[in-house]
Amino acid sequence: MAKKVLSGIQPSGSLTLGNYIGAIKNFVKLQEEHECYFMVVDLHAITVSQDPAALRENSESVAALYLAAGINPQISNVYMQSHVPQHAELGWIMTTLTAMGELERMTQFKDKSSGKDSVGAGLFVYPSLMAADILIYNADLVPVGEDQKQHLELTRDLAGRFNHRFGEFFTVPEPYIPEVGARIMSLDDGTKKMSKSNPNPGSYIALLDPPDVIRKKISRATTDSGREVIFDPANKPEISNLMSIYAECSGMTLQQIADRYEGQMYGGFKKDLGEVLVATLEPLQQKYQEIRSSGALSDILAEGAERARGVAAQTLAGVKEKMGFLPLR
Ligand code: ATP
Ligand code: LTN
Repeated sequence: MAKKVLSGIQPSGSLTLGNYIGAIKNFVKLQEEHECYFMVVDLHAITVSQDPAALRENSESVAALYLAAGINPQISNVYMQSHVPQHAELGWIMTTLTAMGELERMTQFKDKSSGKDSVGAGLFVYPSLMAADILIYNADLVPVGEDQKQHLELTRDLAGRFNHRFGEFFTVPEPYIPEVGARIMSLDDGTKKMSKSNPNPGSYIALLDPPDVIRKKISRATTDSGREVIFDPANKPEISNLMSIYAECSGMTLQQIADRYEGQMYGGFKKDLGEVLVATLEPLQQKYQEIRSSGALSDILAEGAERARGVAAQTLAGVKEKMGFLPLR
């Protein structure tokens, strides 16, 4: 039987090159041989405050970018998390199986809540909802970037806990993390992850940035002192990050890139990287525009959600039975 793959991206801003390299590229790769569920996780996005008009626009934009990047809705299920209400219901159940201490250890929660006067409880319990997202399809593989590893560990623990308490039921999922590009760093600080919610747009390449903006952002990206183009993440995090991006978008290996720029300074390398990115993103942007203007998206999302609901409802019924909920009639 084909293995099941599930992943999701939050409609919390404009998707970045980090989302593309760390996650979407693998979605496209995995869909050929697996049964895939790719959601736009809107229920996760509202764990921090979202403007309603922006949430609507970003939701459509993420779904269209999935398709523009090569996700084929004929073979993969593409849908909005909120169109499959069983996620929220199993999310609640998973919350009751999660210990406060487990959630307190989550680094994403610590990062997102630090320095804030008031933090919503949803941000705290969010990893339990993510576990429900994955377990409700009994997914085997979850393609994500490095930052989600800890959430995946919790999901595995919750699956094991449920199986132990109520009898063998859930598949324990495996993370699927790329070897190169699992953590693309910010362009203005090589120690921070590139993130779509960073207030400085110069810190990320958005997948929809126009070519000139892409070139400018790369030329302004901070680089380590020294001048050699060598891959050494510990001592040269910034140039190593740009080399990973180059490798992932050109298909070249890190060694081939180092050889090509041996003895040259950063300037030529950055100029070429800008062109590599423009060549990667221009076709994607063109397809994106076509998809947005075709009006086909709402049918694709409705069909994806319908198929997903069928699977999710079955799992949820099984969970309720195992836990002792009284059946309806
Ligand atoms: P936000 O800034 O709103 O928290 P984000 O940019 O971190 O968002 P998510 O929606 O949380 O993006 O992540 C979607 C997917 O992209 C996840 O699998 C995540 O691991 C991956 N991802 C996000 N940023 C990066 C990055 N810089 N490098 C590699 N993968 C990334
Ligand atoms: N937590 C993830 C988004 C996310 C997800 C998921 C990823 C929500 N549910 C299920 C994989 C599988 C994030 O912040 N990137």
